[in-house]
Amino acid sequence: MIPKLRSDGINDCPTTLQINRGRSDTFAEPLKGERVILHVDMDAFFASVEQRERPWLLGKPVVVGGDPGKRRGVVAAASYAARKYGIKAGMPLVTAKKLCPHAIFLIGTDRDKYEDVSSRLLKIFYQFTPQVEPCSVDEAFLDITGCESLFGPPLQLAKKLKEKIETKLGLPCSVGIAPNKLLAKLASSLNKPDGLTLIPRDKVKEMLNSLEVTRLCGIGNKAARTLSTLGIHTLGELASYPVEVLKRKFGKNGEWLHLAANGIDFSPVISQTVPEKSMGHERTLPEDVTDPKQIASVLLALSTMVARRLRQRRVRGRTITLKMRYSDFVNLTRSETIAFPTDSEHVIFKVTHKLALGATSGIRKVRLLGVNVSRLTEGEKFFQTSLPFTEYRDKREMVYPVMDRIRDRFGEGAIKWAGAASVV
Ligand code: TTP
Ligand code: MG
Repeated sequence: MIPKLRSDGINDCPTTLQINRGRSDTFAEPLKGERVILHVDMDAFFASVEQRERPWLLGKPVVVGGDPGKRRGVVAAASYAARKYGIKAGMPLVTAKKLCPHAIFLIGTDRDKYEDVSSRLLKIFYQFTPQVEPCSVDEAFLDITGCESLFGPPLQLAKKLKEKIETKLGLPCSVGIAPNKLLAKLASSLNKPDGLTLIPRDKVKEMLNSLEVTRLCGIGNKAARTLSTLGIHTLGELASYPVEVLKRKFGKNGEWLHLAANGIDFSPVISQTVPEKSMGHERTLPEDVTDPKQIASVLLALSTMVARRLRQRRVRGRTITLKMRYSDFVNLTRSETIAFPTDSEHVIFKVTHKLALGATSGIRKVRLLGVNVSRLTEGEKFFQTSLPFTEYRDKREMVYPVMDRIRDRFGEGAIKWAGAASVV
C-alpha cells in the first residue's frame, strides 16, 4: 500500500511510512547534496473553486465543463464526490450525466477566474522559495533544498504550505515530496485528495515496485500497451527489464523509461524569475452595446480587476491599453503611456475611458472590451506621494486596501464600485 501521511506527517495507520525526524534517509534532514523537490497539485481545481464560491456544494458531486447545451461539451473537472460515480476529466458531459444524473453541472467558461486563483497560488509558493516552476494552471514544482532553516524539515514546510493555501484561498491541494521532479509529481498523485506524500530516497524502489507503469508522468496509454506486449505492467517490472531491449523498442526513449522506472530524474526546477510583461482582462459582452455609459461601466469593472492583480503582484504599469472588438469582429487597440507607473483602477479607467470615447461613435456596436497594463515595474519603488504624482493619484485609492481585503475574504464579486458592471 502507498503510505498516506496525515498532514502533520505522523503515521495514520501501521502500514504508513515511518517518519523519523532525526534521520537523514527520511528527509527529516536531507542528505548533503540531495535535492528536495515538492510538487503541488490542487484537488479538482475548477470544481473546488466553484464550491468555494457556493459552500452548499461542498461534498456534493460537482462537474465543471463546457456548455451542456452544446453537444460536444466535455468534463473539465469533477469533484471527488462526482468521481465516485466514474466521472472524470475529458469525458463527454452526456456520459457524465448518465453516470450521475443528480450531479451539479456548472459551466466553467470563466478562465480569468481560475487564472486569478492560479496567480494567487503562485504568490504563496514564492513565500517558501524563489525556485518555483509552474507547470499548469494548478500545479507547480518547488525546489525546497536548503529551506529547513526557515521552515523546518520538508514535511513541516509542506504542512505549512497546505495550511496557507487552505486559509488564504480556501482550497484543497495534494503535495508530494521527493528527491526529484518525476517522483515528487508521482507522490502528489498517490493520496489525492488532500494528500501529503513523501518518497524518501531509500524507499523509492519499494514504493514504485507494484505501481502500474502509467502512474509515472510521461508514460501514456500507448507506451503502456507496447510495454504490456513485453510482459511489463508494473514499474518494478520495467525497472528490471534489460535497457538494451527497451532502447531497441523505443529508441532514445528506451533509456528514459529505464531511468524513470528506477526513480532517476535529473531535470532541474526551472524558476520563472522574469515577471509578467503585462496584465489584462477582457470580456465579451452579454450583448453588443453602443451606449457609452454601458461601455464605461464595463471598463471600470475591468480596470478594477486589472488594478487588483497589479496590487497582488506588487507591480505597477505605465502603458494602458484599451481593446475593443466591434460586432463585425473588427478589432481596435489604443494605448497611452502615462508618466508614472500605476496600480490604481481609477487611473486605468480614466485613460481607457478617454481612449474609448475616441473610438466609439454611439452607433457602431461593441462586442468585446479589454483593458491591459504593460511596462510593469515593481510597485513599492514608486510608492511616493510627491507632487508629480498627484495628477495620477486619486483619493479613492485610500480604500483600495480595504476593498482588496474584502475580496480576499469573500470573493471577487463581494464588492464593486458604484457604476461598475458585474463581470466577475
Ligand atoms: P488537473 O490538475 O489535471 O485536474 P483537477 O485539478 O481537476 O483534479 P486532480 O485533483 O486530479 O488534480 O487539472 C487542473 C484543471 O485544469 C482542472 O480542474 C480543469 C482544467 N482541465 C481542463 O479544463 N480540461 C482537462 O481535460 C483537464 C484534465 C483539466
Ligand atoms: Mg489538479
